[in-house]
Amino acid sequence: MPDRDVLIIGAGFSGLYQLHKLRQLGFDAQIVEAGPQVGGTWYWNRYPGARCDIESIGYSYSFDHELQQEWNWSERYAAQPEILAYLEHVADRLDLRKDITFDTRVQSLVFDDADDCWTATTGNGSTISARFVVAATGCLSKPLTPTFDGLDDFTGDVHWTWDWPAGGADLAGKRVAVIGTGSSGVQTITAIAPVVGSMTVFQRTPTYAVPAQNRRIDEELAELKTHYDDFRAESRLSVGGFPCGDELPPFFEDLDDVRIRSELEVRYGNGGLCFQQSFRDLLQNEEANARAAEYVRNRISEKVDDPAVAEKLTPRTYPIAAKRMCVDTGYYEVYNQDNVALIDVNEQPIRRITPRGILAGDTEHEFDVIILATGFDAMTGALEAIDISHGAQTLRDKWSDGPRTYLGLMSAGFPNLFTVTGPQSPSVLSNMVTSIETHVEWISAALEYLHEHGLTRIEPDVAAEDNWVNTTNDAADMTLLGQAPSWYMGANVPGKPRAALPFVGGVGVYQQILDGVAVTGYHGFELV
Ligand code: NA7
Repeated sequence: MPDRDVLIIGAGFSGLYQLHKLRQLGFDAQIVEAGPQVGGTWYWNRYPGARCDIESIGYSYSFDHELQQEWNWSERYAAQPEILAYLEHVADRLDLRKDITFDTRVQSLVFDDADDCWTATTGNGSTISARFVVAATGCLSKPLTPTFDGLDDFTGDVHWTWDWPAGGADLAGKRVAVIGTGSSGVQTITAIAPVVGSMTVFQRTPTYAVPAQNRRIDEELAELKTHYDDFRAESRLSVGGFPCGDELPPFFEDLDDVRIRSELEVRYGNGGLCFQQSFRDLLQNEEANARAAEYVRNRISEKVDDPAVAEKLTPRTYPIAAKRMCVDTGYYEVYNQDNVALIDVNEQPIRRITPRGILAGDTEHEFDVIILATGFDAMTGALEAIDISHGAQTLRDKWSDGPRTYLGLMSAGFPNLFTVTGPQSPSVLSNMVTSIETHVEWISAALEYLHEHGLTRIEPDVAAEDNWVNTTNDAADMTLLGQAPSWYMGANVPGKPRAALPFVGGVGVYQQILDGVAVTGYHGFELV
């Protein structure tokens, strides 16, 4: 007999809810977590300014009515410490810690056909067997650590945003370099600008950032709590897992210039990622996309005093929202400070890190601190970091040309292994917590179904998986996603196959597909 019914890997938003849900259903489940405490992403990413880019009222669990009534988010966009405190509170409230093994990384998973059971081996050599495994390993949890020549020779401090020193880093008055201008870089740069002695930002691709319009939300939250469940229901049926209000019709339908401009102005003024839903076809229609992109470009040039710096900060080579947009609070204005410089590494490539700083082009820039905000091996990275095998087949080999899943939930040939927000599910194109709840609830219901029917094994049909892979790729091909060198397409990792990692059909559509699969007795799955 296996040690446990279910092994859950990871104690972030996904793993915590999965443990709770399975316990409620009477399963014997255990979490193994690499970090020393709960939180996942929100434990590791504690860099200055770290903040969620989805509004806190939606980036939170909906499954516990009392929890959502009791918990008070202070700001429209919660900062990392507040989200971590929330997850700690949830772990305490639901008494989850007693079934979590911390400081333990799962290194391999081997499936045994004789018992229909997985055996996990951890970094400390211990093993745990379980009939089912839920990989709640996160979509942006395997850091991308580019090997800059000479990094080890640098005599100052090196900090990665995803592993910021728990006690903080002293940056006051220091000469600081930041490499990377995605969300982590943008937030770090904005937060540390007031304290550093000087800062040089090394940018490879300029980002489209829209204002956060962050604020206290005490009254809004109190009002929302009078109808929170309606808001949650709307979130689940929405495109992005968060209601963005009525979007404009497709671009070519009845839209005059005045209407287009006023819609963009209103959305930009409201702040946040709902900007990218200004037109229903913003990610499909090049002309619609170009109008929104031009709008944001013009706002950048208004905010940055030096036209040459503004131009460097202006994205021109890829469609807006085809790469993850950033949500900022005064990011562009940082470049108006006399002590802040911007280097485009396409013009001045980073040739090596020296003991004193960074050699970019022909110039050595001296620094006390180098901050790396270089992103993640998104969606597949954390799964492929584990040696997952069934007989002679490994998941890594199977996915060598890109991930192959059925519904982003399972992969054929790897029975009883579920992925929460796995590749080819909406995941990173959505409010993650909405998508996490959808998956956790679907997986839990599937396990309950198996149990009730005396079944011990579930696995997708190859044909169903092939169909889903084609559907995912076709849906992405209908969008402009492929025109940006983004982590959505695996383009940020050298050697990673280019493939659309998320399902672009939207959260509401996806939810309906999952519901349909379940009510038809798990269509496309083989149950044994
Ligand atoms: P991102 O968005 O992947 O950003 C990473 C940044 O680092 C991005 O600007 C990269 O440039 C840059 N980068 C990566 N490698 C290099 C090298 N070798 N040289 C120079 N610059 C480099 O990750 P984040 O952590 O900021 O955000 C991840 C998500 O977390 C975010 O979207 C939110 O959902 C939360 P590139 O653009 O690839 O040219």
